[in-house]
Amino acid sequence: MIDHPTLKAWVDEVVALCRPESVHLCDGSKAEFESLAQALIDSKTFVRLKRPGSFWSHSTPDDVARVEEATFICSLKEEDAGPTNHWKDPQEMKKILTPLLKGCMQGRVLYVIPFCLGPLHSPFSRFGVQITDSAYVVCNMHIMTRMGANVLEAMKGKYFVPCLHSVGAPLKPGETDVSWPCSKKDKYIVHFPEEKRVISFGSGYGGNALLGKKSFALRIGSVLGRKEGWLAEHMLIMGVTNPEGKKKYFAAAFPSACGKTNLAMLKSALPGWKVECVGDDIAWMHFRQDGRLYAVNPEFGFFGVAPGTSYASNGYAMDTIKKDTIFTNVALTPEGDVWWEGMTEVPPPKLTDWQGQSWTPDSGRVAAHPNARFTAPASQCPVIDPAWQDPTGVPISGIIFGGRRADTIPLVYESRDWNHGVFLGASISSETTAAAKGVLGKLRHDPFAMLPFCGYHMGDYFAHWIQEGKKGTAKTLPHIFSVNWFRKKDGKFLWPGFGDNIRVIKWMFERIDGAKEGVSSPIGILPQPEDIDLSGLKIEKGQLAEALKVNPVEWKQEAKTLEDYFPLFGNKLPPEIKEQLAILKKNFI
Ligand code: OXD
Ligand code: MN
Repeated sequence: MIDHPTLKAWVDEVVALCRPESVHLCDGSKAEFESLAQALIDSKTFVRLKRPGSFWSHSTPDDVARVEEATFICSLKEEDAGPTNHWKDPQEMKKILTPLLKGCMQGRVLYVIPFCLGPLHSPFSRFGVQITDSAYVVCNMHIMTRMGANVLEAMKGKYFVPCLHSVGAPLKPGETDVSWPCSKKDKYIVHFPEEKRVISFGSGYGGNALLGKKSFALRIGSVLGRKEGWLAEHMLIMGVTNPEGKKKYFAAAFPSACGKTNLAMLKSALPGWKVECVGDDIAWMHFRQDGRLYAVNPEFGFFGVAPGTSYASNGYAMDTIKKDTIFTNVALTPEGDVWWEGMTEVPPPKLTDWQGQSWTPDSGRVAAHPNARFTAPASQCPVIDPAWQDPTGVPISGIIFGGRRADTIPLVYESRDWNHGVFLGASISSETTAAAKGVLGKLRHDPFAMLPFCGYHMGDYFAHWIQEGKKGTAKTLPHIFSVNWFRKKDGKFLWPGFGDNIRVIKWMFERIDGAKEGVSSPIGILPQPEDIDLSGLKIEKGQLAEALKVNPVEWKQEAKTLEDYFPLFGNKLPPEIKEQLAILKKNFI
């Protein structure tokens, strides 16, 4: 019995449309997780691993990543979705979705998941309810969100965002299920910003299916943030403590699969410096009366990219996933453990690959899919920040924007002020990764790393950032930085990255404290090379200078590219962005 009239009415409506075999209201208990996991073992979706409480699963090759071409923002007016989103009239979209949803849960259980984004009882948290016909999704939501009976109780009389999900694979009577049900034909990830509603059909994977994440926390979240005066961002949140015990929090935006999880849990290469993790993917940020920006992590777990994660690159992530973790599309070892490219230097001699085929190092193909993931509770991170569940959030002193760029963008520089910082966010370009279906390694504009996640017109989004900045003063506003860990020379990375990134963070920390001068340049404030602490690092002479170099030929080209790009936003492009572009151009004449 659902003791929430609006929720009950919605569930009844979905039951009538999707015609599931039964309804299960999730209580979020351990017993519930275990019984669903057992059912998933029985249906061959899960294989129990030797890691306690952990499971291996693999999808079908046509369902391995976010599907941006099938993701829609169905605002009433097309111009409100803007030029960076796919749009369809909401009524037209419903005409497409309704026949697909009719009977789509036949033979399946309809699960009702009440969830809360952000700490329960925080004024900055929001409620959602996901309906899904996938037990795999329920198990992931158990880890990724605060969900279940206590959320339903706290939700009484309150508004929630309805998120409807179906894998789109009804079961005929007597038909046995496949291990990864999903629609072979249709995939739609649809957002109705005015109704604040999400409908996802056809995929069971990651951001397409765990609707608390990209769909609600970012796409609907950004719409709510604009309306209510806050920011929903594709950003990690981390606390940095210096050897004197002084602590500052940073938020950092990078496109998908560009190392946010690694940075959020960085193991410092500099003695005495410490990083603690508040979140690795999404930040909800609001200005308070004191003119400072505060951030909460709406999520409860990590949905991290597995390939490349190792004790060398991210030891804390490796410790986080030692137990109670779901692994999807990694390889399985004969001993019942997991492996992926980059986990160890030498691969095991024999594996089951992510498609369930036997694999050896000379198979000539990867063992784990490049977008293979782990789903793990944030509370298991050995460096989880003590304030990660603080209902008021943590105060942000620095904002970092980054992308994957082989050239042009220096290792680090700082914006001259807030509006210039907004311009740096708006100017991010990055090479595409396996997090989304499509071509890899192609340079594309990804403003604020929000290209696939902004629920409204990107020009209005820039303007919202500029407006929000007016709530602070030069003294209280976070400093804004740009970083590029991926610059190359002669095909080789110029900067070691990972734990050594603390050297760059240290400079930011000192800039915020007013302890370092910085050098004014045509693109912003650069470090004096001697201000980047290289102690204990073997780096070739001149390499740091190369990493920090502002090459006028490359920057003329960058300014030209931005000049060609920004008109995309038409009359919604804020004058402040045009002004910053004009300054950049002028500085390179
Ligand atoms: C993610 C993504 O899964 O950005 O976090 O794709
Ligand atoms: Mn992400």
